[in-house]
Amino acid sequence: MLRYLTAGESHGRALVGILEGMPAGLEMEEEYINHQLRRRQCGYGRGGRMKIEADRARILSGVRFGKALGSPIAMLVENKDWENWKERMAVTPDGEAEPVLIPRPGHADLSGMIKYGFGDIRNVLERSSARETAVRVAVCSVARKLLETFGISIASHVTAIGGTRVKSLGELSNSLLNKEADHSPVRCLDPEAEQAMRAEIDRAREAGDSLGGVFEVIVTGLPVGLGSYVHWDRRLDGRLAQALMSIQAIKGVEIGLGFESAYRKGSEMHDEIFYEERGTKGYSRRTNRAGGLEGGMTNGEPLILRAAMKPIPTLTKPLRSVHVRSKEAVSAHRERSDVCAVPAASIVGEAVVAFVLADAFLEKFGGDSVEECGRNLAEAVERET
Ligand code: EPS
Repeated sequence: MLRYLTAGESHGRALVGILEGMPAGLEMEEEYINHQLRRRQCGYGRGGRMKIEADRARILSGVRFGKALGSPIAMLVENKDWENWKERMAVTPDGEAEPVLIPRPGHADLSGMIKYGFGDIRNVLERSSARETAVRVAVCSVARKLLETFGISIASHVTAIGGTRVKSLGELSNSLLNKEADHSPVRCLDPEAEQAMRAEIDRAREAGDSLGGVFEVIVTGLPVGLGSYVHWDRRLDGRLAQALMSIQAIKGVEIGLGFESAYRKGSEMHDEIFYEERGTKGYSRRTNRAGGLEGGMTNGEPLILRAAMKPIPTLTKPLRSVHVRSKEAVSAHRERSDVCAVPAASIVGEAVVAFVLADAFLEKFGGDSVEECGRNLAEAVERET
C-alpha cells in the first residue's frame, strides 16, 4: 500500500512529507519535484505570498544516487515567510501574539476553534490553509514519476473561473495540453475565455471579492483494470473523488460526463464497444463519456475528471461574522490572500490523482523494484493480447 503523511503550518518553519511504499529503483531527483512546485505557484490571481515563496523540495531520505531505495521518502519544503512569523508561530513562546478572534465564513475557522477548544483561530487556519498543498504536490510528484516510467501521463487545464467557461476544447495530447496550459496565466486553453477570466479576476480583486472555478484532469496511457468492482473502498472512482475532494476548497467532482449523464438516455450515454485488430488491445471505443472508468475500474480510455473549487473564503471586503469573545456582530477577519487559486488547484489535482493511480497501479502490478513492476505489467499486457 502506498501512503503519505504531511505536516506543517502555513507560516511555520517548513512543510514536511513522508511517502511510503514506492518500489526501489525509481529514478528521482529534486529538480523533477521542483518543476511541479513551480507549476503550482503560477497563476493569475494569487496574492502577495507567492512573491515571497519560491518553493523547493529537499529530499531527506529514501533516495540514493538518484534512485529510490524502497524505504520511506521524506521531504522538506521550507516556508520563506517563516522569517516574518517566527515570534507569532514560535514553538516555545517568547511574548504574546495577537489572537485571531473573528472567524471567516466558508473557512475552517469557527468549527475548528470549537472542535479543538482553541481561544485563537490562528491555531486552526495555519493548518487548514491550502499552503499544505505545496508539500502534497512534492510528495505526489514521486507517484507521478512512477506512472510516467510506465507511459502514463497526467495533464490538466482550467475550464471555468467565475462566470467564464471554455467553449470548445481541441484534441490535444497530454504533453501538448500541459505545455499550452502552463503557458496560460490561468491554465486555460481557450484564448478568448482566458482574457475574460483575467478580466473577471481583476474585477473581483478591485471589489475585494474572490472567485472559484473548475479544472479538468486528464490521464492517458492507463492499463485496463486499475481499481475494482468487488468492494466499495476498492472502486477507483470513489478513491479518486475522495482525493480530489480532500483538496482545500473543492466542493464537487465529476467523472466523464458527470452530472450531465443523469439527464441523458442510456443510448446517449454509454460508450459502445468495437473490436479492431490493431493496437495492443483489440477493443476500442469511439466515445469516452464514461471518462475512462466503468465499474470502478479503468477501461483503457483516457481518464477524465473535473473538480469544482469554491471561491476563497478570505475576502478583503469581508462578510458578516461574530467576534468569538464579545459575540458582537462584526466583519470577518482579513488576512492577505489570493483572489483566485483555481490554476494552482489544477496542479494539486494532477498530484492527488497521480497518488491514487500509482497506488492502484502498485496494487495490480506492484513489486519491490521498478523492474519487477515492469515485468508484471509486461506479463499482463501479453496475456491480454
Ligand atoms: C492561504 C492563504 C494565502 C495563500 C496560501 C493559502 O497565504 P497567506 O495567508 O500567507 O497570504 O497564498 O497559499 C499558499 C501559501 C500556497 O503556497 O499555496 C489559505 O488561507 O489557504
